[in-house]
Amino acid sequence: VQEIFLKDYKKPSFTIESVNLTFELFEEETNVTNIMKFEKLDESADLVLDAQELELKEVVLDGEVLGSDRYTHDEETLTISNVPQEFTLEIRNRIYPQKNTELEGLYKSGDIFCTQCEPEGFRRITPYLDRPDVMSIFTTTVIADQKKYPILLANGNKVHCHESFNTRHGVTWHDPHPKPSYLFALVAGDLDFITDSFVTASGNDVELNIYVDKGNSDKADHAMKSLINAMKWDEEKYGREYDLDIYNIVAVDSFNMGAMENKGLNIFNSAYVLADADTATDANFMGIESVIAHEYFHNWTGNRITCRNWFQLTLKEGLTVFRDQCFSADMNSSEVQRIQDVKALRERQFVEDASPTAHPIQPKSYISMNNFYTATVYEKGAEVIRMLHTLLGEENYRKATDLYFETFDGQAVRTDDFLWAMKEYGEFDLEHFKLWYDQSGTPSLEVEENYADGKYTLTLTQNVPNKVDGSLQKAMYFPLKIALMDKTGAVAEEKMLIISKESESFMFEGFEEKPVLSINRDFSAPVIIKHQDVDFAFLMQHDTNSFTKYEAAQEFAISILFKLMEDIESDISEYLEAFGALLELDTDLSYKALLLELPSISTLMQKQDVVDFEPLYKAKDKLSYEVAKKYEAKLLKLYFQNHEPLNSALDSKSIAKRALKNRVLSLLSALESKEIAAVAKEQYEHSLTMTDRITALDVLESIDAELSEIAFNDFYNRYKNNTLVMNKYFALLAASPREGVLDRVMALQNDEVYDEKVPNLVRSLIGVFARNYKYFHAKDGYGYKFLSDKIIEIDKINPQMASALSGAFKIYPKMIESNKKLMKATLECIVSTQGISKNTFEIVSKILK
Ligand code: DPP
Ligand code: ZN
Repeated sequence: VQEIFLKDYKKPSFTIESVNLTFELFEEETNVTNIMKFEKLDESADLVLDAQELELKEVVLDGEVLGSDRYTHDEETLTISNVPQEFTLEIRNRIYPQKNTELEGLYKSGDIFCTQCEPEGFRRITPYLDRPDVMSIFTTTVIADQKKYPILLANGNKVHCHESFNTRHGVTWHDPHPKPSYLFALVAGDLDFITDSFVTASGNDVELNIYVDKGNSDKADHAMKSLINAMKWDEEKYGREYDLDIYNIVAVDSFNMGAMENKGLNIFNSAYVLADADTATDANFMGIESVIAHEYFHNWTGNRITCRNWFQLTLKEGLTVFRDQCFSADMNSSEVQRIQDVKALRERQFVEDASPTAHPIQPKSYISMNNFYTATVYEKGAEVIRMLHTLLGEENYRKATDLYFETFDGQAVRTDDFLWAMKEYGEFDLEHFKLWYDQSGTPSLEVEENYADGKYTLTLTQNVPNKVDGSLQKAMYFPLKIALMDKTGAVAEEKMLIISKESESFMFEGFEEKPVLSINRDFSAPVIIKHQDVDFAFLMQHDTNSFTKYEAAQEFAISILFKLMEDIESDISEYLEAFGALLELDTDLSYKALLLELPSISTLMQKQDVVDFEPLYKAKDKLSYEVAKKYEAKLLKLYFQNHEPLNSALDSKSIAKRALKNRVLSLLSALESKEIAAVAKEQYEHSLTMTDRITALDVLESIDAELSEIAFNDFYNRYKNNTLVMNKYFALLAASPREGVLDRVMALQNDEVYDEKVPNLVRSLIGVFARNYKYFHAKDGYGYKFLSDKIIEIDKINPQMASALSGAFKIYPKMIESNKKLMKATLECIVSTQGISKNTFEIVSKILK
């Protein structure tokens, strides 16, 4: 296997002025004709095109058919030597989309032909310079059976419908914007669609279409509304307008990722398009809003300005995630959005950053680029952009992004170019800040407070963990928002500190008594705060920052849980009091739902030096039970105050009520009582929303096997024809806290609805099981054995899916010895498997190192 290094980057030796593609789609094979106009930039260079799994038919250079002695064609490339300065190359090749189970390049999802080219799928379609710094103008003609594939789409604007011939028809699309091959897309199918329009700020009328499987067009309205909101928002917040006459979105069921921002033709995992109250949860609706916006925002941050090479991925992804987070915050509750973003960051990215696959947001090398679409590149990348936003302030940040767009439009650039624009309008130490792009691991910040004679001194000591290879890393540069409060909760001092040294002290004067510190407000930097002897109860009551108030509630619970791990009979009355005060809090209900959440097992696991799940579950069960027991009556009252089974509206108030009511029901489930089971049963049977039914099922599954089975059967019969809902069915059962879950997961693989070729279903059943720590990490090792067998099996079908599943083993070096031994044996079994993909090999071998 070959490792690719950032330091080896070389400019391309050729440019491609234009590409003219013709696809003839058939039931067995697809014929591709690819006519490219080249210009040579480097006198001595051979033309080396990327080509994978292509059946080459003919190569024609400036009208001359080349004999096979004029080129070499191996597993990865097509090489032609002695090419002129300028020339036209026409290549005919054949591919087999129906046999493509990797879901990269051109493939079939159900009855739909579709493509996924990022990062390196285009080379599986036709020979090309398949790298993001080669940008060209694409014209695409798609020809297929008219009856089976009445809808034929590609990038850009539709320029020609060809007269049909026999049973076949054809359409030509032209994209006037130069783009790299990873943004190429093609779709052919028999699809329903909904249509709308958007008038841009400068008065261009844009046609908007969302294409879905037949019968699903009534489920695309929310996606359309989200798209229109995103278009408006990008004009207002970033001054960015859409630049084609048409914007198409297509939903497909088999997709390795969430969605793809192909120019003018986004292709989406149907999970991020289709929704109605009966089949989608409130979280699904929000997910759709954010992914639709994310892909739309890529039109400027990704497409108009793209990446010079794949090491720059965070240039477009970190920035675009930051943009979609801000959009969602503006559309919904900004305080809830921020907490949820941080939660997601800590559950996925912090875990990655503490694991053997830790890497900087700008990695220095890769074996398979597919493995670097990570929480680090995306979510930590977004935090880095957010810090720049904080350092510059809203106004200067806008000036800096304007400059970025003006300067680099139409180019393939580097993260350095973005940072240059930021620095033009920002007063910060750019060279030092850049460490965020080069170093891995989550910095932690130790807090020490001193108070004497009216002076308060805050000493902060930064610790950046060593790199994966053991080498030392330097202290980082970041903004840290703090406040100092008096005993009534009034803010005496609010500041943004700049942290840049390994250790530094900040002094504040004029206090009559020791102030209370609120630190890392809004989670202004993606770091871990280590602070002893904090009065969490006070902060839970009085902190004026919604994030740090939430944080205090979490940290208090965490400290109590660790006490319980030492002694299960520890006194927890102080925490229970503070929790009781939260129940009385008069605040936004969706925010309140977050405040009442107990820390996740993953959160606790991250605080253990050596991970052992058993005591974590034991402590959490105990705390959950004590909370539910003490506040049963109050919780029930809160439940019934907010339970509106017939309300399926999606306004923020209705969503907030459901969030709070369902949080309360989940808390009450710790009682495992007949009464709560009855409440959940009633909710399952009579609520109109999927949000309510899912929570009810989850609660029943955790407290009453019999009622659970009845409800799950009902659910199955009701939704077995809806794959998206069946994902939820599999996921709930795979996450079950009940004994015997592995056997049930194994049996569910034989369910007629389950299909190992559909990534969503694999993620829901196998992927969710691998996050069911209690059973995945079972001491008999059967969880590990099951997952590794699946990885080896799925690797043959879809390596990207297999390497994603391998991520569950990332925790390996931190596990207690007995589990570690079991894990090691299964991991070694995976890497030594004959023909294992480079995707899976890269992840598993890094974990084993
Ligand atoms: N570029 C896609 C996205 O993040 C993923 N391949 O939207
Ligand atoms: Zn993206």
